Amino acid sequence: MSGSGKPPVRHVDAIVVGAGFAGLCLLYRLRGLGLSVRVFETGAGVGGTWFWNCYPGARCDVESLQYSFSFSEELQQEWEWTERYASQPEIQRYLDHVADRFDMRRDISLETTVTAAIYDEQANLWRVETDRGDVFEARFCIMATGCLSAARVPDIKGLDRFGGQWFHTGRWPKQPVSFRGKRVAVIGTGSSGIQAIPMIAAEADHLFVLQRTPNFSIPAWNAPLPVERQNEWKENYEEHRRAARNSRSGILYEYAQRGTFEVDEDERRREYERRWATGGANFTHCFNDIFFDRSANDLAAEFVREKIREIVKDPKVAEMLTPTDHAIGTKRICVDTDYYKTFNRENVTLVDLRQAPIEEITETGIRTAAAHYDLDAIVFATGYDAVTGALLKIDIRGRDGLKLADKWHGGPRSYLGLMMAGFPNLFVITGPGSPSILTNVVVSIEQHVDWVARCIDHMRAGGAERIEPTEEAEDAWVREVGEVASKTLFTGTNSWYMGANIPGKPRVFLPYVGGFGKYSQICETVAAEGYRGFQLA
Ligand code: N01
Repeated sequence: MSGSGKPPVRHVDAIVVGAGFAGLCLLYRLRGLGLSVRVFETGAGVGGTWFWNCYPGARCDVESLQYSFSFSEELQQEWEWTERYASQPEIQRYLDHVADRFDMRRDISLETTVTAAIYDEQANLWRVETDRGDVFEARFCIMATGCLSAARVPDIKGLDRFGGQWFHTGRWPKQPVSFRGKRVAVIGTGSSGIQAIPMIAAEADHLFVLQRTPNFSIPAWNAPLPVERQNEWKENYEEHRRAARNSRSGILYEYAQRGTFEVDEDERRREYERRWATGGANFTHCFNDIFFDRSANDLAAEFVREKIREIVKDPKVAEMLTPTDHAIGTKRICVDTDYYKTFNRENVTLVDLRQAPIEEITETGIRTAAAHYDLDAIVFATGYDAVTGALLKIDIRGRDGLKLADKWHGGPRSYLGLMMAGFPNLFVITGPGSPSILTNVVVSIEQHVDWVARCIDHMRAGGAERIEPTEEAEDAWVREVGEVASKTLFTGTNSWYMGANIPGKPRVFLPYVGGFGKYSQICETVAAEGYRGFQLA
């Protein structure tokens, strides 16, 4: 404490909020520029979203060889992935290894939540405050807060009086949780629920799956990673990474070059079957029109519906699990291990909340409009205030005291998803208006971090101390993001991509859907043209 009783203000060159994939990558790159950096992280460990999502069955739906950093050749050569899709514990070990290998921990303050980031125009500094009372000042402030980090527990009457245990998948406790001998409810059937449900069903005495909207899910066919495949990648990482960076989603799927109706019915069927048998989100790239043409989409969707009916023995349950309200892929496609099969178990009951919504949580369970379910535990797999939620939890104020929450009142506005007019020197990694959650997020993170690092380097070389997008450039980008989305089927679906899962959240398609490769080209051109659309001073 200083004499005035106020905490001393500490200075660094750059403040980074969040120590997940993005925060760690930033720390590495900014240190490489010779900057002093302080990273703040709410969790008790590094890993961000992956630190918190340690629920049973948590696993990445992008293949492990692709879901990793490319910034260090040594790192990508020495790390051994063990499965086709990495589990949460393996990703956590990887990120811990990264933090240790590059001696990152000394610059990271764990269990420290940033509460405010306020721009001081005269000093041209960001003042950042934390819940521990720290105050730091820095020229650059970079939000690496994650797109799926603000976990959302729905406001259901009575939760506070529930006598059993309850959990959110995105805030899972670190101490072991046992469901043995228990009656458990899972609320939510998105990616998290679909992964957790088979695992909990295998352990619990009885599992009630409380479903509001069924989702499409494709089998992962997860398996140990063959040594030869890993070796092939290690020998050709440079080439694979380059191809991923030029692709539509930063993931090396087999992107079809032909449309659904360019082939006959038999061939179409063979292609769906082949993709189903290969597994994963690659299925949604079976033909190049499924995100644009509803009749093409319907055929792919119908194929998955048939699979559900084939796998699930009770036709009534199968029907309840069959999605009919949205085009396949316009909600994030789920990737599962034995999800549909789980509903053939005798200890699993599917509860249709559309027919009988939850009315309240009681001391002993959940009451719907139709029945009371006695429970020992409730698992909320109810998702996130995605993309903007984590940012808006922080009191961010730019020039003239402009609050980010006010600026984004009608929906997020940014230039390239990287910066906002009125907020000089504040960068966002995978912010709204960038491809972010539609991509392999590690590839997106590395692209943003690289852009930000080069931008800061450029500023230093040219003696500039401030960068900020113009209102015009921001307006044009917001329009572009909306226009590109409006040409797809995405905007016709009530999804978290649209903010539709959060009461009162503006309905805006949050990410840029024009493709990762195209987007990164735009970012490159903007930089090459002297940071077109930005003011540098
Ligand atoms: O969340 P979600 P998630 N009463 O929002 C239901 C990534 N991820 O955590 O659709 C009853 O998708 C809600 O129902 P409805 C991935 O990008 C990746 O599962 O609103 N139900 C829905 O079923 C993913 O898309 C991985 O009607 C309520 C569910 O809860 C994103 O994270 C793994 C309700 C929420 O689904 C989010 O996935 C996990 C209420 N009041 C997550 N409120 C992998 O890499 C919500 N629901 C594999």
